[in-house]
Amino acid sequence: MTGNPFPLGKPELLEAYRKMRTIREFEERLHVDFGRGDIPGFVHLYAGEEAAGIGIISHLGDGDRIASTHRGHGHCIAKGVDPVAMMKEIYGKRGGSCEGKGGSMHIADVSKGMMGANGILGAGAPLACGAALAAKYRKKGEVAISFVGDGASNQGTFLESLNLAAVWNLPVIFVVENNGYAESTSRDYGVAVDSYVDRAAGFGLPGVTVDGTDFFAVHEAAGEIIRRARSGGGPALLECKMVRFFGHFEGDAQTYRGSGELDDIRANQDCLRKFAAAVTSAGVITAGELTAIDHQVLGLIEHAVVQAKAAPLPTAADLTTDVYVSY
Ligand SMILES: Cc1ncc(C[n+]2csc(CCOP(=O)(O)OP(=O)(O)O)c2C)c(N)n1
Ligand SMILES: [Mg+2]
Repeated sequence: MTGNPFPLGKPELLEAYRKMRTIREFEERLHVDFGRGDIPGFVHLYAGEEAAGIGIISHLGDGDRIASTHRGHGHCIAKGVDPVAMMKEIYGKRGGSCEGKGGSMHIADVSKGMMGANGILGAGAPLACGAALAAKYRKKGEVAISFVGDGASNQGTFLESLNLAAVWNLPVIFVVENNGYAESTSRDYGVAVDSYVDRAAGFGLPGVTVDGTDFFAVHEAAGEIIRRARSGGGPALLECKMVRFFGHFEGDAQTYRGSGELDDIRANQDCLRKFAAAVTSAGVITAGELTAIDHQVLGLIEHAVVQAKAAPLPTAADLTTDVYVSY
């Protein structure tokens, strides 16, 4: 065993892997179950993007808040939302995170600082500004994070939020999850600037671009800007260049992809494989330890699906509950 060259101890590395693997298997299973017709509604899968979600959110506690996107399962798992409650929610069942009445695009758990997935592009950015303003008044060093896709980064709400955050010096970080596509439109066609660092600069914010398939690069960059925000240094933008393994939504024929593109990203840009190669070749974690986690995660996902299938549907009487929140 050589020394540990990583900025995280072995328990933290194992936990990061477990969470990334949990997201991956959650999504792989949804892909299969959706294809079988078991799941109602629309589903957008986060598989391939795990290193960004975990690399960033592993710096946060329950008092830090995040606003997610329509592709939100990974953010939820990273923020500590119970995968069994999530699975029930996606299956539209009682006992789900929103009692089965929200579905995939509305999973929220305020107790974990997860303010919600969101079907409206760019809608999370102003919410994160609000959470950051509250954090600024509370003075406990909390931060808020807004996740946004490359497509949603063109929304007025997002651009106005960058300005507001800079004007009010809010402890908020805008994460652009740049997976190269907005539905079937390529980023290069739909976004005028090459670099989000330039776009951030136009609003007076520092910006950083990282390889979002490299957990360690994301973790390091996120750590720095989150620490700065916690200590009053203000907002920042983090662009993660990443890949999505599945279509825009489940059922997408992906005719806009280049030939061999999907095989290439699975073979060469798999953030989990990259993580595993790094930690095993450094001699910090063995392949056997990772395989043991893989088995445990598969057991958890199977358990979640069994629970979700067995849970009852909401009733007509449930329609009028949980409509308003009591403070
Ligand atoms: C305001 C708004 N406009 C359009 C849509 C339809 N829509 C849903 S997802 C999507 C593409 C989003 O692309 P991106 O932000 O890059 O996120 P990704 O799906 O790649 O994660 C669009 C246009 C929407 N949900 N909300
Ligand atoms: Mg995109």
